[in-house]
Amino acid sequence: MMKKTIAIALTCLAAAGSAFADTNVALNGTVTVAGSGIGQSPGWGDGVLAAPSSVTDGLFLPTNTQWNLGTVYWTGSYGADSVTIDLLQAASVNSLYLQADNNDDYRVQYRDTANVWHDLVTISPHRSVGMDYGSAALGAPVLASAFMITAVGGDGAFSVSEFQAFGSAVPEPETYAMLGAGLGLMAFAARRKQRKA
Ligand SMILES: [Ca+2]
Ligand SMILES: [Ca+2]
Repeated sequence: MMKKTIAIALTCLAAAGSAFADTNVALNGTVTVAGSGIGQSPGWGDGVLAAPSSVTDGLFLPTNTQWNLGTVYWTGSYGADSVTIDLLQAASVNSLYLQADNNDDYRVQYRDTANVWHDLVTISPHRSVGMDYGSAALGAPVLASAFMITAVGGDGAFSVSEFQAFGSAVPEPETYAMLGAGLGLMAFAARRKQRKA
């Protein structure tokens, strides 16, 4: 009886715990682009504009890929164009990862669960040439339902090929029920053990 109770309790806790593990919660998020500069790259010949969904497909381009080949790219003034990523489910996010054109600065904002936008960080993937990486560890996790990327520095020619946000989806009520059941059974088992001793 005792062993069985503990086994059930552990199963409940493991099921609840897996819902809290850090993953890329932006994966397959819905991507929307806005602004008249999207797909424009004057002076660079014809670019190859990627589908917005390529920003959350979990795939990176080879480092140093030319900024307007197979990316979501745009030209224009800072803040005029945007790439918005709606998460499939609200999530608590600890860190961000961005593959973008190397010589620019990208501001990332997040939308909270009350639909209010907040400034978060600026990521500058200044390492080499073409597409490169930048990341940001957040001081405190944010509860987000969406992210928005805009250019705030650089040469007027911008692009993004991958955005990832690491954290955990906000647990569904069933997860809390599972956690509660697991902890309750553990407490019950502990009390029984104490009484027997
Ligand atoms: Ca650039
Ligand atoms: Ca991608």
